[in-house]
Amino acid sequence: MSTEIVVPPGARFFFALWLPVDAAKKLHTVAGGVVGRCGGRLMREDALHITLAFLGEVPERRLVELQKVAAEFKLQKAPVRLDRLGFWNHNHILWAGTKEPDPALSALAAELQDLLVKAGFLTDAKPFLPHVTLLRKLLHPGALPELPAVEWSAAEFVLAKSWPSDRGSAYETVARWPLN
Ligand code: 3AM
Repeated sequence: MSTEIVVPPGARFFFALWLPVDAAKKLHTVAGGVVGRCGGRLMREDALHITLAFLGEVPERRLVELQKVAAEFKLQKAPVRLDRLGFWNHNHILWAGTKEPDPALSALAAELQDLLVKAGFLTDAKPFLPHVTLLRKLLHPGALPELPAVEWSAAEFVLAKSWPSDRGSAYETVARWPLN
């Protein structure tokens, strides 16, 4: 079954792991501490995710096909562990990532991207850097705090959309499927 997807102007689509509520709460609280000291724009707690495959704009007429294709994917569950904060100077993003990327998580992203290439929704697979964007527009992060490990087992993947809104990018999950 496919959901009817509303496509706001400028909407871009991506597949992701959405953070469980308690993991999102912990990371949002840590990020809130950094904003208090250093500024930046906090991502909403309910928008926190790990991008697995970025599609960009998808023509509205192909969204039903995209959901049908995704529903057929046989993808494996993967453990997720976020245990470090990092900062990218080039785009001023503070993120939560991992000291040692788990091979199962990398395999999940690689397989999903391969399937999307085969289905004609991606032109090529991109290197996967598992991270959760926590803060945008952070200019000077200062010394980053230690991140107590946040862990869970990812049991579903989602199709999500982001679009420009008055308050920066808005994010919404539009469909979800279980991992095996
Ligand atoms: O997981 P995050 O939020 O860091 O950076 C964008 C965001 O990643 C990424 O897709 C996620 C949902 O917007 N993204 C945006 N434009 C992109 C592009 N042209 C991109 N990833 C790859 N290529």
